[in-house]
Amino acid sequence: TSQPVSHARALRDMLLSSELEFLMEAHNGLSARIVREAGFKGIWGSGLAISAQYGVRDNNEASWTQVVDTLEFMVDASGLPILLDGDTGYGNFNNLRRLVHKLEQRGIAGVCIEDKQFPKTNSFIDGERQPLAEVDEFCGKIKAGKDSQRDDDFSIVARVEALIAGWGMAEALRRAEAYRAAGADAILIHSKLSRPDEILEFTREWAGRAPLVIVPTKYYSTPTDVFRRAGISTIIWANHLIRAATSAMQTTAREIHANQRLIDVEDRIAPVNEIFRLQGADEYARAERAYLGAG
Ligand code: SPV
Ligand code: MG
Repeated sequence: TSQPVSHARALRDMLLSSELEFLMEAHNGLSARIVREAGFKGIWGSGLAISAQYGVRDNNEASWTQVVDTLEFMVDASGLPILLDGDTGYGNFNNLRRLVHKLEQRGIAGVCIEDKQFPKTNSFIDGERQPLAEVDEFCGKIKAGKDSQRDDDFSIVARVEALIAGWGMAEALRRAEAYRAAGADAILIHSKLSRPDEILEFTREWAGRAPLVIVPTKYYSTPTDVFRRAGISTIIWANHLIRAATSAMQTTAREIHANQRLIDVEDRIAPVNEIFRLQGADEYARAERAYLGAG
């Protein structure tokens, strides 16, 4: 008899597979369900998007337990493996140990931590300082996380911010190697250039030492095949559902406000029945027939 594959195992298989894989951003239960229905095999629990849906900044203004509570809705609604964007791990090595423990309890498949300092700041915000963590301190955090996980399949992805912070390619490679040696299951190499050149250079120099994960938000025009040929493991589409939802909500709210009526928007937005469907109303109706008055 075969065991059901755990979320942690499924994410690990994606990271290790020879195919290019994709994680799609979600930021609440509904968006997580939508990601699954679109056909994705896994979810990126984006720090930016989860912060944004609470209306706060991507500076660890939402507490880590609020993030974990949100993930619980996401995993329940989607049934998919989730890689949490765990920012810096919300503190030092000890905070990461407790985070890993809580994520495993809630069925989250893995966590990505970045080598910045708490509280972090979003990599794309110009003019904000992007101070990096000390390499030794960050390696200790990775080790502590790996030592604390109960399920061998839980993944810790180490995100290198050296290119974002302007420290150069040699430093990015040095850090990635240190994080790999400390036990990271994969390396996320991040770039804010509009061309993929530094990502491709990093990938060549890295030469497959561990799976590479990328976030092509800024170099979005690069054909996906370029990354497939380069041997990237996993692409994260990091913020596209919160952005899509934002545009749709802005247009709809403005139009209803301006016109004081619904006729303009009704045909452009999801019917109420579609919301019921995404919530699983069918299952509730079946359960009601089975359990209410079934005695
Ligand atoms: C996020 O989605 O929160 C990320 C990716 O960390 S990025 O915003 O590109 O830094
Ligand atoms: Mg983030």
